[in-house]
Amino acid sequence: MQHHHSYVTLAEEVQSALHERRAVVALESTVIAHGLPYPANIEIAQAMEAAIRAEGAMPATIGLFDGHIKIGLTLEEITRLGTSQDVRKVSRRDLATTLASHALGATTVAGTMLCASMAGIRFFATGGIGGVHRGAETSMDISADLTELSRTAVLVVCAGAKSILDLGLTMEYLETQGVPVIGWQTDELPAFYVRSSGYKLTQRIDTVETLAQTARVQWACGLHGIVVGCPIPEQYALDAAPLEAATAEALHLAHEQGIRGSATTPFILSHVARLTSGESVEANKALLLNNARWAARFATAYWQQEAETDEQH
Ligand code: PSU
Ligand code: MN
Repeated sequence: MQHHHSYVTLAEEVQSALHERRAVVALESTVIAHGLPYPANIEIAQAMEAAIRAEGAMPATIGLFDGHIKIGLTLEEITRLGTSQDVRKVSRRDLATTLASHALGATTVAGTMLCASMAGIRFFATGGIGGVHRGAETSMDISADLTELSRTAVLVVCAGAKSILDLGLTMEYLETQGVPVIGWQTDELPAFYVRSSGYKLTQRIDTVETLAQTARVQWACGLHGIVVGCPIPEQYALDAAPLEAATAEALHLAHEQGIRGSATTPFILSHVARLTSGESVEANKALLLNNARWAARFATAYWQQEAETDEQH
């Protein structure tokens, strides 16, 4: 029984690509609605789609409109998400309530994975995943992205996670949840604006063939999400010290103003952008494009290998 399919609306070209088993890359919309300032958000969303197409793959940005999960958005729909004031931030918790109330919704990493998997999309590019927040030992603020990875079979290409989170606790939580975290051409967990975090990973992969093969084994075994950490390209990486100072100040402000729950990540992101006078937005753009490109290459290699296996049978 796949009742949920009635809520999914696929763009025609996405539907054809899926039907023909061509590479499709899902893109989230929380980063558009709540993660980046206007108009950079719209420009970056378009540039990511273009980068995926340039690799010969199909982009599929996901959002919730009038009671439907739309997979593959028009520029008009992306612009609506990037300019409206009342866009819900949709994680697994929020999916049914947002659909039932016909509200406008932007999907987080967890929400996007969930919707992508309903449509049979296996690859997803984003900036950074959510994680265990600093101080989670008292706030219990742990992103639903981490549990989604343990239950949904989608590979998420990201630049690690922001240091606004507790990266050590995030790694512990992912281990508990059984989620593999792979370093793409790196030995360490990338830390978003900076290339390394000091947290050594158990697995590094250097070729798209090995990456695709690993994903195939993961899913053939009935296992679920995979995180692939791609470091930000060298020339766009920020200096760690001023970034840490900006992060500390943003966290302090959040505490002072009593910001909690799902409002925390957007609040901190916007203050870090302000405190680094937009430099963080440029870096964000560079790493998002890089991740989109690699996700397209991974998806292409994956479907190539699947086609070769089919031929042998
Ligand atoms: N990290 C970023 N930019 C973002 C997000 C995370 O650098 O825009 C968004 C993603 O959509 C992620 C969500 O899934 O924030 C996590 O929010 P929370 O911590 O409330 O789960
Ligand atoms: Mn949270």
